[in-house]
This record gives sequence, C-alpha cells and structure tokens, in this order.
Amino acid sequence: MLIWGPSGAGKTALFYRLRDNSFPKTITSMAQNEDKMLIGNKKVSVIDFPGHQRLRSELMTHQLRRAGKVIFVVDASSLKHELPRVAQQLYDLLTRSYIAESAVPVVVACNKTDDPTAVTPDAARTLLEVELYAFHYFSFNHSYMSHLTI
Ligand SMILES: Nc1nc2c(ncn2[C@@H]2O[C@H](COP(=O)(O)OP(=O)(O)OP(=O)(O)O)[C@@H](O)[C@H]2O)c(=O)[nH]1
Ligand SMILES: [Mg+2]
Repeated sequence: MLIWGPSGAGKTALFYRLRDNSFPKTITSMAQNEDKMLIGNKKVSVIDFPGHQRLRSELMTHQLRRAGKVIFVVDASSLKHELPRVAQQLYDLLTRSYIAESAVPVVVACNKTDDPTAVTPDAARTLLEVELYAFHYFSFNHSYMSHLTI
C-alpha cells in the first residue's frame, strides 16, 4: 500500500499512526518510509512516499507499480488555498496508466480535520470533484473518496 499526496499533508504522521499508533513530530522529508504492519488482521507492506515535486518521476516510474492500493492524503486546513495544485496531483495519479488500467483503488484521506480552519471531508470532496471536473476530460468516480482523521 502506498501513502502519497502533497508535501506536509501528514503522510508520515499517518504511517506512524498505522504502524505504532503513535503521533511523533515529523518534518517534511525527501526519504521514504517502508515497513510491514498489521492493519486489521492483515500484514500489509506500507510505503510512505514524500510529496516533494523532485521525487515525482521516481514515484511514477518505480513506486507506483508496486502499489496494490494508494492512500492519497490531503491537508484539509490548506486545501482551499492549494486546490489547483492538489487536484492536479490527484489527477496525475488517477490518470496514470498503471492506476487506471489495473483499477488500483485510490482512497483520498482528508487529514488535519482537527484544525479549526479545516474544511469538512464532504467539502473537501466537493472542492476536489469540482476542480477535477474542470479538467473537462475526466470522469470522476465518487466511490474513490473517503475520509480520515489521524
Ligand atoms: N493538526 C494536525 N497536524 C498534523 C496532522 N497530521 C500531521 N500533522 C502535522 O503536519 C506536519 C506535516 O506532517 P508530515 O506527516 O511530516 O507530512 P508529509 O505528508 O509526510 O510531508 P512530506 O514528507 O513533505 O511529503 C507535521 O508538523 C505534523 O505534525 C493532523 O491530523 N492534524
Ligand atoms: Mg513525510
């Protein structure tokens, strides 16, 4: 399972939350984290891949192909301001041939919903859908959306 999304959205926080049920201080990173962890009653190999633009081609050419599922983490507290950039990143992921042709499930996780400035998961979903529809040639599948608070 691959955790990906914009830099600072909370991917590494989610990785530690899933692995250790902890919430350590994290900083933006250029290094990935990878470990096997128990999710439900299944042992799952999880990769937390940084959101930095410079690592985008490595993600697209190598890491994505290993992913059976993707969690795309967004920061609900900054989504309104970052919307075009976040939607473009999500669009690039969903239209990647490996993801589209292999029907790899992609969940959008709405993080930082504890922040008073955060939009609700429903509002985040609407914002992203509208922005993605604005790309015209894209047909969006509602069932891909979910939400999460760490
Ligand atoms: N308020 C709040 N802060 C959070 C939450 N999750 C993460 N953070 C904070 O957001 C900051 C960025 O979190 P990271 O997990 O390091 O972000 P990232 O997505 O891994 O970022 P990159 O490694 O740059 O791709 C850190 O200061 C976290 O403590 C959350 O649910 N609520
Ligand atoms: Mg990180």
